[in-house]
Amino acid sequence: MKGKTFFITGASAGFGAACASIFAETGNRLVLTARRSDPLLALQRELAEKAEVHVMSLDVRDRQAVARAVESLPAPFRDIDVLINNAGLALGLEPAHKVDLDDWETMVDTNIKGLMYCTRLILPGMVERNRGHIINLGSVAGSWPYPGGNAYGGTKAFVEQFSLNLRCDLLGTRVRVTCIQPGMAETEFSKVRFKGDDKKAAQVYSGTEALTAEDIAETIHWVVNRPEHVNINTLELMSVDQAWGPFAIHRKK
Ligand code: NDP
Ligand code: 8X3
Repeated sequence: MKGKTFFITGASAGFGAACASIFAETGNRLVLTARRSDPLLALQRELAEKAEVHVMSLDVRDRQAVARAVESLPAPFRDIDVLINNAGLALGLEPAHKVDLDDWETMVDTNIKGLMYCTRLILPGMVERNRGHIINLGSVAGSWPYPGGNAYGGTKAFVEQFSLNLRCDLLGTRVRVTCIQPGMAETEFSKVRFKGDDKKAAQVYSGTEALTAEDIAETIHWVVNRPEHVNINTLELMSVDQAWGPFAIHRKK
């Protein structure tokens, strides 16, 4: 894929940063967004020789800010070909009756509402140009329940169904939509989930070969490089060190 414009949310770390690197091919233009601007500026410097990179500090939960960001894109970056709706997070692993309600709200605001804002503001241009691709980051947590997955899994189930419903609305256009559903991948994800507790985060991946951010970026690279008439609807991937467990049964003592 060459000569395309990418808009990537959550590009300051993990999957988003790896996507920026893999799509920094000759002739591509990248709009990299996240709340933290220092890592974005570092990426911009790193990729400067290969790609035109525009960075913007953006909190996807802020609807007006998302609108301003899209409206204020410099001319060469305005016609977005690929939107990677990647910004997202899990907070906590407590059972539902002990959860901090603010954490649930943050996950809904980021993983659902932020993704909707970016989609709604960027999609009309794609439809007008009759080309484009939206990549939404779902998760295995959207299909498979696990203890403590509560609202996080709920937000990712939304991402899957929203992605499929978008394709229904887009039938008759050449705009593609894909929901990528990774399992355990070693990024800043667990550090964020455990609110900066590095030890707890490291335990998640200890003794396993988890997916990497590069694995996800390569998968997305493959998805967007399919022939233009091919739409990958959903794509779920896991490390070989991860699988499903049996149903949990509570037994009376
Ligand atoms: P990271 O924590 O490494 O990166 C998350 C990115 O999202 C960061 O760049 C962060 O940037 C950005 N972000 C978080 N909140 C906001 C916000 N309000 N506004 C803008 N940007 C935000 O996690 P991953 O790369 O692992 O995760 C990327 C996506 O993939 C998420 O949607 C996650 O749910 C999903 N996923 C992750 C899996 C995993 O095991 N790692 C597996 C399945 C799905 P900043 O803090 O600078 O704003
Ligand atoms: C992240 C994967 O299994 O930690 O979406 O929920 S998991």
